[in-house]
Amino acid sequence: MPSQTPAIGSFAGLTLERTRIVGIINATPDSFSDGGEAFRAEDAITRGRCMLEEGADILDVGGESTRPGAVPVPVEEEMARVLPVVEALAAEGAIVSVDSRRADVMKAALAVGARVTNDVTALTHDPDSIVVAADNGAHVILMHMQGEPGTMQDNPRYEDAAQEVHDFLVEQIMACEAANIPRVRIAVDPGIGFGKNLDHNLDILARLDLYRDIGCALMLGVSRKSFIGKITGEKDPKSCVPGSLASALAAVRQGARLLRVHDVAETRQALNVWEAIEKVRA
Ligand code: HH2
Repeated sequence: MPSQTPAIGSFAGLTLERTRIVGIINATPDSFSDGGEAFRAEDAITRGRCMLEEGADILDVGGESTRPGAVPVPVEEEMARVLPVVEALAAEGAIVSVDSRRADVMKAALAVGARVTNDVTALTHDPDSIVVAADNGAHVILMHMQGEPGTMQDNPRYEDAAQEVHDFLVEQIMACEAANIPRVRIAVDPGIGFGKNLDHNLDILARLDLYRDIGCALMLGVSRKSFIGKITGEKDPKSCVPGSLASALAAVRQGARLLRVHDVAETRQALNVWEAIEKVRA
């Protein structure tokens, strides 16, 4: 199996010769693994600074949980949660991404310094979001989700999960290109756990090579997700770091170049060791 991704130069100003770490900052009371820990802006900002020291390359700030069963948050509330955090961390020089599916939140976050929008609906939820991203020169992360967070895990269905997710992402890239967002500003993410059962998640994780032809940076978010507990029996998401690292490295081997993670220091260490070995193998 090939271990190198084809030349995908950079994303959000970062070269992708090495895999980049996207640190998750959930300014929420109810995120699935760390809800409440960074709900107050000052706690979220402290977490961001700490993640940068630990080796994060991008900070992904979200104000609305998208865990299975999550209820949408009013837009004003989402803005109040994310904007002070985005602004403070961007002012300190961090590359900040805003994790939102709403154009108004994206626009406001880009205005205070975010460079990237990360949308779990791949810019399909809000009809204005693609224009906002294009007009503001944003880099965009397009993630696949089947259904809505409230019901997405009820009975997800695919004939061929990895292929269908791939084809959806290609379609959304084409929609972005038609709206003047060039491919170099796009990263794609198959959306592990978003409207997918264990078999679907494993099918995607085993067939990431399929995504190499897309020609965009590949992002993966496996951190602490419930598929790890389904395989291992571990019930506490925070105890799923070893499983998160195992699946992240399996993804890196197949070309993933952006890892969205809660545990930055652990991921940095795993990647450093991985890269040292790969250098000798090359
Ligand atoms: N996962 C979550 C949220 N946003 N974005 C991308 N691109 N990829 C992902 O896998 C992804 C994502 C869910 O994780 P988290 O933000 O920790 O939880 P919650 O949605 O409960 O806040």
